[in-house]
Amino acid sequence: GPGYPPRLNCGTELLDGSLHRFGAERPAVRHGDGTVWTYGELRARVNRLAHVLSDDLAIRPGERVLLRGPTSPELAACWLAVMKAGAIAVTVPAAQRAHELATLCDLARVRHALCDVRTVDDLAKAEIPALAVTSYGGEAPEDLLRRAAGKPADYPAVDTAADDVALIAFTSGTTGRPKGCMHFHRDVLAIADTFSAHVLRPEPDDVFAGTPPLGFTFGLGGLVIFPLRAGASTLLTEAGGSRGLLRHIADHRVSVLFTAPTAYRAMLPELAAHDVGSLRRCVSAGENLPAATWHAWRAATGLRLINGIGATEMLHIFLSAADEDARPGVTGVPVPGYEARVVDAAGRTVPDGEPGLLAVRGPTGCRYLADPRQSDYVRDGWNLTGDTYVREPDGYFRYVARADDMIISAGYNIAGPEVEEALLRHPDVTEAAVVGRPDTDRGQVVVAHVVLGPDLPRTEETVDALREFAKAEIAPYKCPREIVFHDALPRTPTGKLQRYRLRGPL
Ligand code: 3SK
Repeated sequence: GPGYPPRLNCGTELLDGSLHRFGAERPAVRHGDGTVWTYGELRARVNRLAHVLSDDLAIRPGERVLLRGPTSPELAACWLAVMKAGAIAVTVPAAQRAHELATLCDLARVRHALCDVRTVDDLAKAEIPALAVTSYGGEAPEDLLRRAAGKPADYPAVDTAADDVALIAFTSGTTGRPKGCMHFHRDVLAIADTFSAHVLRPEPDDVFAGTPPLGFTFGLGGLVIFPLRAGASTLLTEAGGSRGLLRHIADHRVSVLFTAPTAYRAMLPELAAHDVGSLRRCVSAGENLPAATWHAWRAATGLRLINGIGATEMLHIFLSAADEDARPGVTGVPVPGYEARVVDAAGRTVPDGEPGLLAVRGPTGCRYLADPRQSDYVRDGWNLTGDTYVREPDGYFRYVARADDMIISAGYNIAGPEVEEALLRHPDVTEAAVVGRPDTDRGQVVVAHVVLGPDLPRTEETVDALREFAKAEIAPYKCPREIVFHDALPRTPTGKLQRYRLRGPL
């Protein structure tokens, strides 16, 4: 991976480093209302916050600080201040409720929380022992931002080691059992210097925006780390659905977009009514990107979606491809700096064209916080992400399924996402999730959970029509035995399908 000096503070590199390289007057952070903080202004704000953390709140290097709030410039500034103060930022899935937060804070030995005033109530209600909660964005005199206003604009950042922990990111997971993933100061820079530098290749004039929350490393990387490392600017505001996102793209001339396949699909019918001509790079990750979505986006915008797979354990994206290298139906190739293989259960490489487990290694990797599942994830230095993949003879990696989303029916191995892709090719199917249901004769049978567009009624005739449609697209043994209609599918706050919730009793 990229070589870094042994002493390194990622907050200093992202702020002061870029300010010196690109200029203090360049725009850094854009608010939803059009206000812009330059690099100079952002640095002053972050330094003032870091003074409050070190001088007033007595947060010492290495202490863990929970960060919690909707996407905002202030949340990003708090994250940078925690980095500069040499403390460890703990981020949690947005949907975590009070009692779950108590468990995570206990596991990560969190003593301080910086929390948006809009979400502080349930944190206070959790009464987490020994947790000092400081809110920001409110009117109270003890509000973090008000206290910061009186502090000096210079701050001598804590001299951290490149491999001091900077971040503990809890995975939302798709099975509801969160794990804390530790990442170093150098890891924060490594994701910018690999995926962003080689695949996105951002310019200082780029404007980044997207939907993943900053509590998810997909969002922290895409909306804070990558733009700052490149001297570009980033829009930090909540999107408010696909129409809101499209309005932001038009109003702020967004050029680099981060979101999930579901959001690309949801934007399609609205595209014609918005000016998205500023878009240059559109990253899709967090879920399988069906080829149909890739083609539809290309037809509507002329742009090739940049598919990618990342993991909270790996910090960010490690397989991807952009521009002329981007292809429908595959994830991509290893991001420069990473290696990838498809292996069997014993860790042996399987031949190209055959499915197996994806194994990756590179400058970032999995370090679980006190969790015995570490030895399942990292074997012989390779990270096993839990995804089933095929390496095509041309070196592209094609997603098959999460390893636990394979359905075995009457001896056939069926990948749920392949059946979902077939159903999504029907113009009136807007979302699809395919799971196995236990069956005494066949082991499992294929069940499709589907969200219909407005033009199809939820009737037996529609079930028959969709089954006929699927039969024309994929081998009959893969076709759904049952089709269940829903208003919406269960997803994590970051857009990942929660198939396990569809496997339980309906
Ligand atoms: O693919 C993902 O789920 C992911 C996770 C963490 C960071 C980035 C990405 C794309």
